[in-house]
Amino acid sequence: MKQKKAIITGINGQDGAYLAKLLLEKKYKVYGVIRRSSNYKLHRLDYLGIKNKVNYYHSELNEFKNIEQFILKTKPDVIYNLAAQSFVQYSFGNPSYSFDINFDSVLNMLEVIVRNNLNIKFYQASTSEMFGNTNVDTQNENTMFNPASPYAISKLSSHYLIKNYRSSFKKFFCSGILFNHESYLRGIEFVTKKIVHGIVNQYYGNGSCIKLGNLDSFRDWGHAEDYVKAMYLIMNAKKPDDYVVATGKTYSIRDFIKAVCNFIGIPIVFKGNGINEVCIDKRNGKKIISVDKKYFRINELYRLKGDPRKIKKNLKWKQKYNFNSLVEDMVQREIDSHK
Ligand code: NAP
Ligand code: F7E
Repeated sequence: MKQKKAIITGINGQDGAYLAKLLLEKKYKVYGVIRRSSNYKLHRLDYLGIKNKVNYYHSELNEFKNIEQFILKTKPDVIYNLAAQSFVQYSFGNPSYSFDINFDSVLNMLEVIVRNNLNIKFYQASTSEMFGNTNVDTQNENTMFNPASPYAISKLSSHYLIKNYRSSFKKFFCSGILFNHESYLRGIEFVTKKIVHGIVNQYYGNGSCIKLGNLDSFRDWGHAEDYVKAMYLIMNAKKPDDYVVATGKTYSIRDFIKAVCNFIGIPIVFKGNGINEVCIDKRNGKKIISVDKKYFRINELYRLKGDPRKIKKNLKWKQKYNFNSLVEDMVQREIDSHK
């Protein structure tokens, strides 16, 4: 049988690295788009032992002519579009750039496929951020969107584009509406990695007090390894469609801190309120975490909890990790990296 070819944009990000590993295991020939400036940022692929098994193509995602030529030359069976300006906080200060990458680049790739009448399946990395603050307890494929950041609006625009092009041009275009998913390979700017990295550093005696923003927001956190399997199932379904991928459980940032300290064996207590809240190591009174206004969002998304029943029922998606085993995996790998 002819070997299948996959293009992954954002291959050196958290999901890109895990997905590349999965597709290589499925015997795909994997092509990854990376920016030239990211040549030195292949540590995630290196960590997974696949750095030299991928074919790299250098381009910014918004170098439209480059991307067009790359698609036409490679003629992949599938494109997984994971590249994005993915940091919500940054999008408030850089909305235009966020739209360039998260919307214009998607439009460009879809146009290349449609105008050249190519038979390429396309996966778009949609996000639970599109729901924003809602009145419903649990968000599913039918929940109304109410985006709360330029990031979420740019992603929602692409989400609608996928739906529109799918029905207009009868193409296999689909989106995974993924809730937060984490791992040891998560970028340091995101809250889970910041907490795990900071607390493990302090435990080994070379870290200072971690400054965080809102400890009261809730997220539905899964493991990236489970979520790239969902992407693969979505792209191999009988019909193209959009799916929520989530755990169905939600925890606060404070819960996450407690779980990390519990796993390491640090007894902690939270004291004070709001901006004056601190988390203290009970054994020595040392401040582990304090709150800093700088890390509060201009417009916070307070709570997310997804309903994964559709993907579980239709595509038989299963999770290996729950909240506790996700935390344990992140902490253990961080500790191992110290050793
Ligand atoms: P990530 O670690 O931030 O990776 C983003 C990737 O996009 C990186 O490889 C980055 O490359 C690349 N990129 C950014 N700007 C680019 C540009 N101008 N040209 C080419 N490449 C560019 O994100 P992730 O957590 O793996 O998430 C993957 C996708 O899923 C993203 O689209 C994200 O928005 C979406 N998503 C993530 C989550 C989550 O919880 N992780 C949930 C829902 C949706 P550099 O290293 O060069 O910056
Ligand atoms: O924030 C709060 C913050 O930046 C989570 C991206 O992958 O998932 C991610 O977006 C929560 C927020 O992720 C700090 O206010 C408190 O309520 O880890 P985060 P995110 O914004 O949920 C979605 C699904 C995506 O699509 C995105 O691409 O944590 N928080 N203190 C903090 N957050 C950060 N980053 N840093 C803090 O110090």
